[in-house]
This record gives sequence, C-alpha cells and structure tokens, in this order.
Amino acid sequence: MEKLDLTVQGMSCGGCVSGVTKALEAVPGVSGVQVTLEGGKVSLSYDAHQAGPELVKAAIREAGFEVVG
Ligand SMILES: [Cu+2]
Repeated sequence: MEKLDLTVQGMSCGGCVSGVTKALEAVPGVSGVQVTLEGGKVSLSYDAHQAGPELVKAAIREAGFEVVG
C-alpha cells in the first residue's frame, strides 16, 4: 500500500467531510480514508495496482472540492 496525504479546499462542515470520505472510499483500491475538517487534511492508503493519486484527486473534484496540495 502507498500512502497519500492531500489538502482539500472548500470543506465547511461535517457533511462535506462525509461526502469526501464516501467519495474516496468508493474508489477501488483506496482504504484507511481519514478526512479532517480543520485544515482540509485528507490521508489515505491505496493499492498502486488499482488506484493512484490522479484517480484520488479526480474523485475529490467530482465530489465538489478542490485539491490544493
Ligand atoms: Cu459541508
């Protein structure tokens, strides 16, 4: 498993946090999703055979949030 830490902009409440969490958990190969409202921190693990940083970032964007780092 590879580890990935990202900063997401635009989350303003617990609903946003659960939206991002659900979007990421729906990506095949992603596990251990942790989303923190304060600071917009997202950390997760992924299986490099199934997922990758670009796929993860696309899922966050599709959920309506911006990846800034
Ligand atoms: Cu919200």
